[in-house]
Amino acid sequence: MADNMKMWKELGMDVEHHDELCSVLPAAVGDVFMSQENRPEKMDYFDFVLADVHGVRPAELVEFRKNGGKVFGTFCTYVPDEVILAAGGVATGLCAGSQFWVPGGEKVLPANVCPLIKASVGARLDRTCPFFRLVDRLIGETTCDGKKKAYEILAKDVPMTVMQIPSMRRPEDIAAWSEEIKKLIKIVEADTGNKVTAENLAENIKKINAKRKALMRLYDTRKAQNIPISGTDTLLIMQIAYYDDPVRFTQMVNTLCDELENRVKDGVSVFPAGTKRILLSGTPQSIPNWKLHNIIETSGGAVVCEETCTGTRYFENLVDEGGSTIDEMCDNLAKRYMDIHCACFTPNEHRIDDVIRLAKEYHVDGVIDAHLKFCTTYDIESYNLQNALKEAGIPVLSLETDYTENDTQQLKTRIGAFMEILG
Ligand code: BJ8
Repeated sequence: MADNMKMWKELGMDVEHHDELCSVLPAAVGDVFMSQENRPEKMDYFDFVLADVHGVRPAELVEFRKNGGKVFGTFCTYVPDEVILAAGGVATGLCAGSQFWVPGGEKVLPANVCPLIKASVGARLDRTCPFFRLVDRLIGETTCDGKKKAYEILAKDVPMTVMQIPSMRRPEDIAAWSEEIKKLIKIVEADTGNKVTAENLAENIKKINAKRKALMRLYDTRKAQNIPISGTDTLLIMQIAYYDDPVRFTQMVNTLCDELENRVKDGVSVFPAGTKRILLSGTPQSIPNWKLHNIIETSGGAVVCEETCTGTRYFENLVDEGGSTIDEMCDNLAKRYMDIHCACFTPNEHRIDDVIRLAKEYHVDGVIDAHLKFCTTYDIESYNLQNALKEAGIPVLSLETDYTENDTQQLKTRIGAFMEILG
């Protein structure tokens, strides 16, 4: 702790204000995670990372920077980590998931902006998150209007690059994204002083594919009738995926999967028989936002799959490893990343197809489609999604929420009632 304090001060953090977050987090972790029964033993690594979330990994990154390394902060699953790693950099996800950071964002943003954006801006400008302090450059993207405009504010405080993401998926759009990736290569090369070569890009494509495969393995275990791991624990793993060292993370997920696959074989479940299997779709849950998972899993439900960017959108589909030149590899990266079905795309029937496919693959009893307040794209897309689910005979509940606790009771009532209609 004393070392953390020294590091936080050196990072220019507002340590007094940050202490307020540190004082509430352990209780929240206890309530949400430690109260669960029969957790897999190999969650111990992820619990350890969480217990010192602003200490362990930031200390590694501080050390990396002392040795001349560059850290790039990202806000979206479309930004390809492979390119950053190939230049010898480190990528770290920065989306913030706590109400603690929202008032800081509201100092410079209108109140009617999505809490993820407000919290991310607040975490940087209020100097209350070490990850936001130690990045050398932010890499944004033009996925939604709120983010786009918030990046203009952040760009006054820290070097920023914004990638122009197309909003359609025609061949020319995929080619355009490939060009954006090539521009990103130039930027990370200039920052790190390292060249991205065909060899190191190929190596890092394989590295991140291995991470995706480990997560696919994890998710596959949740398709079993007996559910070997809670959705809440899986969500924590997905959140850590955004900032942990990718090789170590892959190894830890695979170790956990060994245990989970044995649990599946042995019929071990973390939920009693009859617990309703839920697919959660919609906007991502950034750390430490565990609100919906916690409510669902203490209301007679089990989240068995997340169709979110802290879920399947993060790891489904591998990058083709067949490219031999940088151009071919950028095209392969573009194809894979443009196959993420975020609501910022139009038309986006692929996402609706995905939700129905996942509902079947994970044998769910119902879908909860949830988006953050003021996220217009997911809010509007919910109409077509709900209709398609109803047509497919899959019960659906649509919710809108934020990071506050104000609606917790109301959510419990609505989710509880939904569990009851699932029979
Ligand atoms: S690929 S979901 S990570 S954009 S919730 S900030 S969309 S107003 S987070 Fe996202 Fe990339 Fe899409 Fe995934 Fe805007 Fe909506 Fe807020 Fe959002």
